[in-house]
Amino acid sequence: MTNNIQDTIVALSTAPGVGAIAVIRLSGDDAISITNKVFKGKNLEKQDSHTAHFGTIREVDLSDGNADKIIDEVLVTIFIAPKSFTKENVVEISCHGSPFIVKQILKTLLNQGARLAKAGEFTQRAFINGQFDLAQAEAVADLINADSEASHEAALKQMRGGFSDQIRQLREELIHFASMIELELDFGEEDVEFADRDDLKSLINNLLSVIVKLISSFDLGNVIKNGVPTVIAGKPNAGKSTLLNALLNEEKAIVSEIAGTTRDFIEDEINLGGINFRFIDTAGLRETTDIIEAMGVKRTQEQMKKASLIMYMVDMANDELVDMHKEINKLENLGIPFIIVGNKLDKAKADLKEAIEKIKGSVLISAYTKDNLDALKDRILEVVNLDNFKTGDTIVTNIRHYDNLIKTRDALNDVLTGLGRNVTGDFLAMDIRQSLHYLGEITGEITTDDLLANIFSKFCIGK
Ligand SMILES: Nc1nc2c(ncn2[C@@H]2O[C@H](COP(=O)(O)OP(=O)(O)OP(=O)(O)O)[C@@H](O)[C@H]2O)c(=O)[nH]1
Ligand SMILES: [Mg+2]
Repeated sequence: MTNNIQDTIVALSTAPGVGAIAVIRLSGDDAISITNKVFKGKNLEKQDSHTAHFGTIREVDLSDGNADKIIDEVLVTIFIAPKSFTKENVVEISCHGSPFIVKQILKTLLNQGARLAKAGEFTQRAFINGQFDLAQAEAVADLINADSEASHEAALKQMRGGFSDQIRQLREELIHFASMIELELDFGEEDVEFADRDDLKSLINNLLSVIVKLISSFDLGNVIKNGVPTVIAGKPNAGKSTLLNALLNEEKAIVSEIAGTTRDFIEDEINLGGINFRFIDTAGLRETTDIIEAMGVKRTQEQMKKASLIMYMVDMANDELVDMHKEINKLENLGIPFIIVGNKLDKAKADLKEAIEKIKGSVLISAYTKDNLDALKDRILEVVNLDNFKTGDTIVTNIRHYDNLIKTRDALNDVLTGLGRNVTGDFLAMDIRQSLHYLGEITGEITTDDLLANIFSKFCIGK
């Protein structure tokens, strides 16, 4: 982004549309003086930071400079640099939440020299002015988008800097060695070793173990942020759509006694125990000559491979025991956690019921009468292991951070390989510098315009 940091920017910071109040935010050197030109009340330029003032916003007649026409009664809060979100002068105008009023006020402020903010520009300024690092800035977006207790907690932790501290610490340890090795290079032909190779090796191994742990936390982080993909699979007519509807308390999917009702998968989110689950109802698994149904079955198989959890439904009223064992075998081969759900408890055949009861971790329900649904929910929470999350360990939730951690890991492995082969210091230095680069990109110690533009353009305007 080639935004001029000197500009005073303005945008609506609350959600667009009608509301009780709307907040328009300005940031920049002239934020207070520009607002003062259209505000009738106290002289804002003479007020202390962190004070709120009641008055009116008036439209300035551009031909004679008179500000007579009242647009709205407002409350103006001022924050004087550097004690604000962006560390610049910031003004927040709380007006009545009418899109028309908002538009008029914005227009008036633009006429007085403010410029419309671009997506994420407030947060970007906060980052540039050192309010927080890049990973923390990204967490602001996550925090705003968090829609479950777990995703909120993960974003909050990251915004408060836990993750950044850990990355910075890893980087500092590595910088020390990098500088030692660079020093060796300065001595050129002389055979000196300032950086002890054994120490370097054990440091890299330590770093790798932390980084690998962070990388593996991403599975959980991703799940926390986007919901646990949970596939409901089984033969046609097992009652999968009935179960989805029962969990949602809504007739979302069509239910019928005709086998092969669901063709395409249907999904919706439900919060269980503070975690969002994405339940995916699928087409029943069977061999079929119907082309459309066959496409549906193929999609079911794809969804199953991508799932974090599979609920495999058995129709205890109609299925056969031998078939069930075959299906369970296939499930085991997928290597994804699954729960065997025996359905139609109200009409269950004795042999199937008995056999399923014996399977470890299975649950018997009736999707139709909603019997035992709570037991199923409890079981789901048990299987989705959130122990990591509860121990307060750092969890990577951002795919950009994840990518960089993978690249760091690979570069560190290159250092190790180099050490094993006794390569010269300049080669080691190159791989160490590479790792430092990737780690630095996470927290923003190393940035490029493209990287910043890419990150902040994903924010909304006004953030
Ligand atoms: N008695 C009884 N009937 C059920 C139960 N759950 C579902 N059914 C019935 O079983 C039939 C099939 O239910 P669906 O939910 O459409 O089954 P499905 O697994 O989605 O089927 P497909 O979409 O064809 O794969 C319907 O007539 C349901 O009313 C249950 O717990 N007990
Ligand atoms: Mg169905």
